[in-house]
Amino acid sequence: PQPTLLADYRPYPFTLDHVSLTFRLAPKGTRVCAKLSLAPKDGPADLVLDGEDLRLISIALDGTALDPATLTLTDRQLTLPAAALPAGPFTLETEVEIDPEANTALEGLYLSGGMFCTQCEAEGFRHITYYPDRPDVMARFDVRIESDMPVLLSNGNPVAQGAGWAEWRDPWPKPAYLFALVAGNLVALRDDFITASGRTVDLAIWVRPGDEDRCAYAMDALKRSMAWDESTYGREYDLDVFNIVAVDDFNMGAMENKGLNIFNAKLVLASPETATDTDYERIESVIAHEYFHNWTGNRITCRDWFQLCLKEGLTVFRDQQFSADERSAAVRRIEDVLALRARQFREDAGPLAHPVRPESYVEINNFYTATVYEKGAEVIGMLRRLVGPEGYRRALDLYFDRHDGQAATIEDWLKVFEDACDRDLTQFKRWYTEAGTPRLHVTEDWDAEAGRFTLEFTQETAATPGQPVKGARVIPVELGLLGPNGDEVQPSTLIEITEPRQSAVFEGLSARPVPSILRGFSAPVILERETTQAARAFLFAHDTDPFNRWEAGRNLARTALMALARGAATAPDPELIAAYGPLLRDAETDPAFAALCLRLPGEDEIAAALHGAGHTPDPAEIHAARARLARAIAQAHEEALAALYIRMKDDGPYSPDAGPAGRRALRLACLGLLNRLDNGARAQALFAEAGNMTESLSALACLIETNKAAGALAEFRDRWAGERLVMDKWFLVQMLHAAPDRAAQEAAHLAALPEFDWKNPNRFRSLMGGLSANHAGFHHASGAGYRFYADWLIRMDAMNPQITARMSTAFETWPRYDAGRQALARAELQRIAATEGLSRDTGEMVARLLA
Ligand code: BAL
Ligand code: ZN
Repeated sequence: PQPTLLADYRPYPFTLDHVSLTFRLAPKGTRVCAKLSLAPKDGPADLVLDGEDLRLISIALDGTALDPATLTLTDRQLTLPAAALPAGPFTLETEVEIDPEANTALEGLYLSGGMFCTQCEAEGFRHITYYPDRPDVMARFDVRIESDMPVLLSNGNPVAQGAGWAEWRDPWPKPAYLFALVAGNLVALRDDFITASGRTVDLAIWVRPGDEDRCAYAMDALKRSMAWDESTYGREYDLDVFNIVAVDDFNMGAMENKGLNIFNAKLVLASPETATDTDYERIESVIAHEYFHNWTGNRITCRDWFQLCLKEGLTVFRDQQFSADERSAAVRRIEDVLALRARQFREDAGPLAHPVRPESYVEINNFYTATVYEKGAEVIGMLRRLVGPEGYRRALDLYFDRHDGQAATIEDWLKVFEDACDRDLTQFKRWYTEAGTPRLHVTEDWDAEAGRFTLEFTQETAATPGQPVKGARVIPVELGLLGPNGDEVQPSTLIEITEPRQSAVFEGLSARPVPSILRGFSAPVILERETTQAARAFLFAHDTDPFNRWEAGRNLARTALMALARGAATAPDPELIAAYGPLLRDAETDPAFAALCLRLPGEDEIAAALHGAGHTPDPAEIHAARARLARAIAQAHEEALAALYIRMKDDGPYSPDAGPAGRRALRLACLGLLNRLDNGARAQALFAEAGNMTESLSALACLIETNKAAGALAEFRDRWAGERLVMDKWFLVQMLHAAPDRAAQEAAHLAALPEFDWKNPNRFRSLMGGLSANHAGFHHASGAGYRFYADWLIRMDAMNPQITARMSTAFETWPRYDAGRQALARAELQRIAATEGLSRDTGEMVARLLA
């Protein structure tokens, strides 16, 4: 297939003011009648409408049936020649039949557990009716739904309803990707919200009967999000109702359809018994994310899909700010950076690297990536740092004023900052147009006589696919200097690096300082410092910036693990082991922070670091090194860990709030280490007494790691047999913690169980995502992990291309391993590529992975 290019963008030659849709719902033969009010913009043009998997029943222009010979119909488009169209405004009416029951790709209108629902972003609406399915065509929608389902929902405000029908009107013009419809046997948790200007908004979260007592946290998060967007961004909600629906079969996490957000059930439903602390945290942030899209995405949308980061980067940035305000900002920042490095740095370093604003795609669904989302958010974080909080607010106010109701571009976005903050962002724009993670190298020079300390920065960004040469970036570096006793001799200051090589000089110092560089992770770069383990240990003990304190410990551990894994050290670094002493003594001051510091770098992170340093990572050695270091830490600090494990026990009722969740995180981090010594004894006891899913699941993981899980796994399976979201965890935990030598075998065993409902995206992701995250298991030298994974990708592709293409990213690191593994991975990718009838989605991904 031909790629779509940013350079080829042309405005749509028609305006489309209004759309009227009528749905007669039936599982196999749903009828969709559409009436589009169109007008040519600048003279005659062919009318091209997108449409796929539609059976055209009738078509009429200004009320008169069209002769089929007038139009050209392909399997992707319907075209009416300019000569057949009036010179002024006209209406086009179509009736089509679609088959929701056969829609296993879950794009467009489909059935999930007996209910009708939709997913239209990015290009799902063309599976519903013939339409200009592109984000820069914004229209007002009226929708009538006819169905015997008891609950019938669409976007906007309800107009009227009767037995077997309902009508909805959305007063705000929107692109088709924000269209939504739900019809099902649903019950609601209801509440309301009074906006800053005093309007009452009716809120409802719709779920399957029986799930209504698991929506309270999502509702609470929604109300807090609405209040936060008013107080922080001055953005008020703009409809009379806000509906959220939870569905079981969903390709994404959630979707921001105007006034009718549709959510993967796992991001709505939570009770202490069934959801973990991490689930609660994620529900809060995704509810906020989708709600915030109402302004950043819906009121101001994207001109074309190349501008996806305009709404996604900004909305991720906003949800991260919200979570930081609602919980511990430092802990959230560390968690966000962990996720960024695990997903986005990995993407940027491999064959799938692409700019935050890509310039070409075959299938846009393949660009809902960590680069567009998470790096897109980091870029906005840098902008805010560069112009300051007040400048940022001025720029955002201008953005909302200037572009409300428009489909905008990254150029529009940068221009509001230039205008509001009087700043030239030409060089900064490279963050949007160039792929790759810059490496920022720093060397130190101390002139004792002059009391002068100099930092010399050099930056470099490696070539990425299609971009051999990179320019220097604007890199905001927040830094401070610590004196020998740990006092801050230079408080945090912002240095703007703009050159390939640049120095920062600090005068008047009485002793050589220890620099704390890139505080708060002020730019998404790889910081390379020539420094000692002793300097890292010093920062780990004394840095006043919590992010860099954590970072120092992480660097200490990563360096030690790299040395162990490649045989450059014969024993774990004693400096590192000792550094955990003060951390544990002080752990109760901020348990969530201490828990993060106790978490060792993951195996994939160590592999990436080894590769970045010019070594070939050996997954088995990395796995062994990590186990060895964890055991050494546990042995050295057994008493302190055991004491904390007891002290962090919470006897009160469960609360998902940051405080109690942080204490649990610390307790369970201690358990993970102690488990290396007590052979599963504490985990066994905890599994028996656990009163919440967070503890149950951690205990189960520990038991799997000590090979003591048979009874607990059976008990868990029996207890939660009817709970889909909990059974997803049962699959996932077994794959994540399976012994590497047995991982592929274990995966095959689990895939053969009756509970492995592989057509459900969550279940499929649990097993396959668990396997690919089991680094040493997936990359096993036998190739069994690759083989199993490829078998299932091929099988899933015929069912759900979008999920298959996303999951294929498990292979994105294959070039980093040894020749044997490379050959095995390449052979599996070639086997997928050669599959007859492979989807456009997966075809594009595999071609890029092999390029
Ligand atoms: N727009 C797709 C889902 C999300 O990012 O909110
Ligand atoms: Zn989003």
